[in-house]
Amino acid sequence: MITDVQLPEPKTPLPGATVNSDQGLLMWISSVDHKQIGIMYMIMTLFYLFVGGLLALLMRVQLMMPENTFLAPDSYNQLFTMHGTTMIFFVLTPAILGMAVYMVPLQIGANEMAFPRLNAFAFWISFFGGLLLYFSFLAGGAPDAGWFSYAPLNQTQYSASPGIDYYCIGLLLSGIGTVSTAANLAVTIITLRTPSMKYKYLPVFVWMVFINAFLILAAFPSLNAALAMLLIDRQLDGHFFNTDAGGSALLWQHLFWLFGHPEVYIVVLPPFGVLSEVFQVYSRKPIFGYPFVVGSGIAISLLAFGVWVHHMFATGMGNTVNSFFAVSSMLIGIPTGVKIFNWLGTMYGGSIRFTTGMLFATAFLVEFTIGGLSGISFAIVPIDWQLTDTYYVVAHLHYVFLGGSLFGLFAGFFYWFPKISGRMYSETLGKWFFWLFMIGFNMTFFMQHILGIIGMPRRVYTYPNLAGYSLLNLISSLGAFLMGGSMLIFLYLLYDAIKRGKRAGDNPWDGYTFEWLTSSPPALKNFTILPPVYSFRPVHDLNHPEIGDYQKSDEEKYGTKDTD
Ligand code: HEM
Ligand SMILES: [Cu+2]
Repeated sequence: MITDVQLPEPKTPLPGATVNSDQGLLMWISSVDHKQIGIMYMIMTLFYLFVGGLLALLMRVQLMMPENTFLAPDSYNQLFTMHGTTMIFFVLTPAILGMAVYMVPLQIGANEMAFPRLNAFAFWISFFGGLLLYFSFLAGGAPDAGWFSYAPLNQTQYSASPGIDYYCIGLLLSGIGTVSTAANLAVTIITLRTPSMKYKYLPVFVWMVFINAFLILAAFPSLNAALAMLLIDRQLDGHFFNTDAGGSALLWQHLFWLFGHPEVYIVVLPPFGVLSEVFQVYSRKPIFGYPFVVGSGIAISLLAFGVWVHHMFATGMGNTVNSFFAVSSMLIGIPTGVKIFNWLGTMYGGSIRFTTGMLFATAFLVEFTIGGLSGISFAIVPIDWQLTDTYYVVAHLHYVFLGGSLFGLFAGFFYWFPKISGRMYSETLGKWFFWLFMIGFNMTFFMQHILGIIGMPRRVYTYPNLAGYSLLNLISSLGAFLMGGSMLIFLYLLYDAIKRGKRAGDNPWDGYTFEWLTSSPPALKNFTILPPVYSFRPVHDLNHPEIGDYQKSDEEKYGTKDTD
């Protein structure tokens, strides 16, 4: 019998523990508390989501009608580059880090991250990286070669304004932050778990963050190296990517996508973890097939490094190379399918509560599957040749990034909002927000599949009045405004919940994991005492001893054996 565990006091008091809340801004700036840093990440993310969204709306105004002259071609280039770069590096990436930094210590029963000061450093360096990127607008022009900044467009001959230099430095800084936090999370999970929490009892969200930490540690160095090399090309007359001078433009693509493809999994694995938590609790059933959910996460992360050339089928690498990467890209659909199956299995037969979080999670299943299917169609090389650089790609990438990652993050946001703020939000407003956002999203991006198939290229600032182009683009732009409008409801929901929301109590959803054992919001010291862990649902075991999960064998708990 394992008994309750008393948690030790930190050896040296940390700044977060000595500065108190009436010091206002100073408390935030000097904080090394993982919860306050997590909240700062979330605020930063939300801010950039609005900025990036505004840039997208400007593009959609320009594209609303054929031969529109609202934006000049070079401004349009800057807008799509800044939009994509912002959404990937300053919305989705910090959002998953912020959620992890807030929740992981709570879920594993720890009071802090392993390296609290490194945690603060990583946040602030990413924050300033974002500011530098945006400073380019004042310093002579934003980057304009797309979020993946292909050579030779990224060379000074083609992009003389300093935009791309700011892109390099801004992303390098935030990349250093991302790698630091990944290391910090991995060490935290390895060393700070409450002693009775074995790996087989880790909450699924923690597992996904853990796997993700290694993915980040392996993928980001490739980007960081490429950015440093590009800076040398631009500032010191280097020739890494200058083919005329003996370098290789293709090398940039290899280095970028060796990071870039894993990156799409980096921003989706933690949302996979969120979904696993949300489906269990709102279906009132343990996750179906825990080892398969974890195992498929590991499989995805390994396969993620073997598919990058599917972004380069059009570069003429030859049949052998193309066939290898076509097959590996299709293979990755298998573990992803396993996960979808497990989530459906979790919902099956459960008593489901369709809260706003659950709606976002369920919509994720549909949207992400659509994005996955268009993804598989790109793995077929001749289809890719036909559709690459058309709006079909824009549709695909928004279904996985927005319909997938962002929907998953919203699911987690609504699920954890009562814990983080101590208040309940209005489900009515939440549902208005969900439905308008979801409809707007599909209006905007579903149309773009068709636009791509009928031949509209991406990254063009305008288009001729051809059959189909005008109507589909108009619908797409109207959908974008619907999404933008729904974000205002989201803002009002936040205001309303914080001002008038009911007190949440410790565990409003009857949640399963340790974050639901502390007060809402948690005190500076998360826990003083913790019960022993017998399953991946410790709080559920505590609150529902009659179900007696902890007395069952592992096989029964994990659903690998039929117990009926
Ligand atoms: C989390 C949410 C989002 C993410 C991660 C995201 C990501 C991206 C990326 C990576 C690109 C490619 C940029 C490039 O071609 O270099 C892009 C392009 C674009 N996005 Fe988004 N986006 C998001 C939300 C939105 C929203 C809400 C809208 C519309 C309201 C939108 C409209 C566009 C448009 C019009 C383009 C330009 C397509 C082109 O000219 O190639 N995006 N987005
Ligand atoms: Cu890829």
